[in-house]
Amino acid sequence: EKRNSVALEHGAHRLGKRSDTFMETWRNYGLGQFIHWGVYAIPGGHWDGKYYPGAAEWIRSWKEMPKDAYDNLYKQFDPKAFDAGKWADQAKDMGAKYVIITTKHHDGFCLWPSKYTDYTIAKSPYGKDIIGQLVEAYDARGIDVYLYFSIIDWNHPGYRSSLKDDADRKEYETFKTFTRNQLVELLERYPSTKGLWFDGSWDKAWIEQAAFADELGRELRDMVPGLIIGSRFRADENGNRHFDTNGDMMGDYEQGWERKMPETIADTHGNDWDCVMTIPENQWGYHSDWKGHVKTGNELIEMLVKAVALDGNFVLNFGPDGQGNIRPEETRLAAEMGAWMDKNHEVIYGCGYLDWKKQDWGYYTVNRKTGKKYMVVFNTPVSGALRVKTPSKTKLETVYLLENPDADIAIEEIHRNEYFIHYQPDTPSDKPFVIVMETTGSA
Ligand code: JFZ
Repeated sequence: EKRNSVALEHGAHRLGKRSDTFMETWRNYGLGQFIHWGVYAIPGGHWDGKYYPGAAEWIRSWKEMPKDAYDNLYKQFDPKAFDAGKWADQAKDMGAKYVIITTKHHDGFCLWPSKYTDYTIAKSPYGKDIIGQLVEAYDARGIDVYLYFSIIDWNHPGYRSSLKDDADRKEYETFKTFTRNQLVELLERYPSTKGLWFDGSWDKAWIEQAAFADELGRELRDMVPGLIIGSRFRADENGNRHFDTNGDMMGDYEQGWERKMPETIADTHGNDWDCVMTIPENQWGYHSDWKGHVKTGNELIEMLVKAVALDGNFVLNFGPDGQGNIRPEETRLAAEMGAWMDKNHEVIYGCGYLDWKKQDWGYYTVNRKTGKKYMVVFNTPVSGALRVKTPSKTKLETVYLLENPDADIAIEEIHRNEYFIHYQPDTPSDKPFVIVMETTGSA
């Protein structure tokens, strides 16, 4: 692989992973909560008796949605049930170590009282700063806050998705200033922010702003020590996003895993990464009437474990309704994950990839600091024999069930560096279970 073959001014500014303690903290989260909330929660995927099949937070772009009606929804935004502490408690009970909150989605509506536009929570009947309440509630529970910010802003007069002439370019300058001002404002208002989760950065107009975005990133990083920004923020001077012209990632972690996951460690390019996931198929904001497959608790737990096993974080999305209620289906799933995390969180927090041959029963994880190794079993073989292949010179000495260290379980060495672990649950378990492994020899 040829590296740095082209000299770039606005490409990656670092090769390889960040090694500071801020990024260490990020890497060790394992599980996060995503919140998509805005005025789109009011129509909830319906307008005028018609059903919008797309993602509810995109309803403004639907041909059946009158733009004017949408842009006046904020006059009805009065979420009487909103209780920041309740959302944060639920995140905590689920086991989330960080939260990503939409400060402003593509529609441009601001959940904080921005002084740079009137299209904010301050002008709604609700009136109070929502981001401020959430930051305080999550901070108080030790859950790190990351702010989601959409570059796309359908409300700002200077916003363009592409720049066709000088008039567009002139207008877009006002939008760039506005974008910069809002981001500085957010970090000034909420200085405990650990990072920014950018979105809506795929417009041609924005891709052409490599120098501006690079400088803005630098300015924001100067404001908050250790600030974390993913790869979905800026493009290089050749218009390459996420990865620059030389194939090097721009930003602190790969932000391309959206409702999909890497299959192997090779797919991750050795980068830090997060996977953001919806519970239904593709709904981020509140849609009152989910259609299609809704993920089960076990599916979500498997995604979480898989993410950690491949050195990533898993971030599960919640879309509260127009009154500020988290829907019952989401609350139930959060509780189901939380119950599993209660017993098994040590295979998640601080853990990552173990370089052993993957087996069909599930996933290995390893604690990065202590080296403690785990098997998370999702598929129990009918034989009751779980295969483990160790690297040369590594000997499997002891295994025990995390939940019940006295349970009957035995190791049989079947070849050099190959073992069967004989274990059959008395009653077939309806949740993945964990086996702790102790080894001798090299890691
Ligand atoms: C974006 C938004 O448009 C969407 O509403 C939601 O906020 C989500 C988290 O982000 O949607 C995307 C962004 C990127 C990809 C797909 C959907 N992608 O890279 O494949």
